[in-house]
Amino acid sequence: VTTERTLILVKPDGVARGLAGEVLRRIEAKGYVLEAVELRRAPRDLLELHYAEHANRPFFAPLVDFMSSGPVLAVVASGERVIEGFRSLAGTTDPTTAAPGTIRGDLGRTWDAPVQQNIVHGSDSVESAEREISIWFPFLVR
Ligand code: YYY
Ligand code: MG
Repeated sequence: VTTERTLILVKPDGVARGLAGEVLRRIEAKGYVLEAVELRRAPRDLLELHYAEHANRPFFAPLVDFMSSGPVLAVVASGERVIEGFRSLAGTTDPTTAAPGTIRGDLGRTWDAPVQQNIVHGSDSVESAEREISIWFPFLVR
């Protein structure tokens, strides 16, 4: 059994809509373990590092603007295959087509907000998870 860690964010839209608890509930209900949880407003330089892989994409600046527009709930969760497991709980990027039963599919919408407002972020690989954990929770680096 390989226990992994992943970095999850409840984005500003999710926090503003009162969905932080619902996301934590789904993480815990699945059986993952909360290792760190912090509500914070992220500075732009941190968000630019977090989304560095998208630095050259046209949606990068609006994404960083949005992510710095209000508090986010930053979470480290652990468990067997938690990285792909949380991506599965989150659903695909576009909430309109994300499967029912997923966080984005059940709770997300695109008629009154752009796709960047899709409630949650989850790391997509072991490498990105450890990189993102080091950005948000430096004291958890091992
Ligand atoms: O991992 P995931 O969040 O599902 O999507 P990414 O492709 O990593 O993009 C990060 C973030 O950027 C996404 O959650 C919404 C936003 N975004 C966007 O605003 N427009 C796009 N065409 C693609 C992504
Ligand atoms: Mg991604």
